[in-house]
Amino acid sequence: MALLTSRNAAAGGKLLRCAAAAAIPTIRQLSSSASTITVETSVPFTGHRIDPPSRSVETTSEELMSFFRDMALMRRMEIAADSLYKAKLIRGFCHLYDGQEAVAVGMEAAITKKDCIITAYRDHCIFLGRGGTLLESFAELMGRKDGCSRGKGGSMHFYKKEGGFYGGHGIVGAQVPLGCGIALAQKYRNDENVTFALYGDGAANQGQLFEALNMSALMDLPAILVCENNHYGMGTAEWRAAKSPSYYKRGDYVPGLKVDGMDALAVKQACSFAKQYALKNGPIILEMDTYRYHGHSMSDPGSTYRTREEITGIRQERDPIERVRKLLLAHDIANEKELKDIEKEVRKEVDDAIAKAKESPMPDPSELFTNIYVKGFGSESFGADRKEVRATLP
Ligand SMILES: Cc1ncc(C[n+]2csc(CCOP(=O)(O)OP(=O)(O)O)c2C)c(N)n1
Ligand SMILES: [Mg+2]
Repeated sequence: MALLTSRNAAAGGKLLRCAAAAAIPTIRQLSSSASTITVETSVPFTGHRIDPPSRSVETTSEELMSFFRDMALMRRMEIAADSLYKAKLIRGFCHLYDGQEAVAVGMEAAITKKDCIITAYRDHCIFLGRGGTLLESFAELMGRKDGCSRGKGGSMHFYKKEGGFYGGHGIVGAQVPLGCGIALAQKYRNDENVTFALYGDGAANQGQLFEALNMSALMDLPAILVCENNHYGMGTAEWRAAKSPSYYKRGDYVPGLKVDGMDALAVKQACSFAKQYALKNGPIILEMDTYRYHGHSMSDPGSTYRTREEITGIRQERDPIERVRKLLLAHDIANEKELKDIEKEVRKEVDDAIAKAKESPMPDPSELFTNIYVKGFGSESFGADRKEVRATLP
């Protein structure tokens, strides 16, 4: 137990040391013109079998404002989902993303909706990034008809195919081979788009990930494996589950990059670099060093396997929204009041969406067998004796 405590403390210290290096004063404006601002990422990228991209990232005041707004909206949505869950309006599994927002917004800033994304169950904010609405999100969370999966998927199964978002998956790691399959389709069609398959540090130890990576590398598929390393798989710290927690190196023969996943601009730079690389050469791994503020899911208070100091330390030193707020203030793009006003607007948008979602009805019982089998395929359901057809599914 003593070992556990000291290793835990060591892990917490490491997270914060990285945080100290990432503290805002290290960001310096390299140059700025009316439209373009060049900002240095919090820490340099580290490459495995590849020369990393530059720390200098080009951005604009509009982009920084949109990062702030989008991340504030995501944060508010997750906090509201927490309250709705506690009020028993959301039931079943529910995994929140607050803390990790920079990964969702930075990735979107580098790609188009023709590029695809697939993720695990921590999917609400990825869905918003893909163009999903708050109403579709809250209605899905509450199992209502207006949800993005018509209220039949719930928290873990958000989808938006027209926005290139393929879910929303509950089996740890299973989305990675599916993502590589989407990349195979993209390569087959020659459409010059890529697929981002997101998975956690816990999922990084799954065998199917390595099988899919091997095949993707053999076929030079445009697959970008994004390990969102929030340092815990449920209540298990990364060092207890992984002999090598350098997830960006775990592809061995596949190149990798380690990225500060709390810095939206670093995420944007890495994703844009990875897209170009993958289209030319095949798969690449991005390890996003990030953190979740909530527990693993709503049934985990999140404070038994990590210290309060670790959580507050990261909030104070590495928070992705605070990083962008400081940039906006430092570059005189907005003042404190304007940013507070945006946060108020966002809160109202979330409240309005919840009110609308509550008015949405539950799905009709006839929906029970839809979206399971191919429509009109004549699937029949038999009794246990296999003699009598009990139902023909729609
Ligand atoms: C194959 C499989 N094994 C176990 C589980 C139970 N489980 C759900 S989430 C999880 C931890 C995954 O952690 P990580 O990949 O780090 O993702 P995070 O939740 O941190 O985003 C586990 C073990 C599961 N859903 N599927
Ligand atoms: Mg994890």
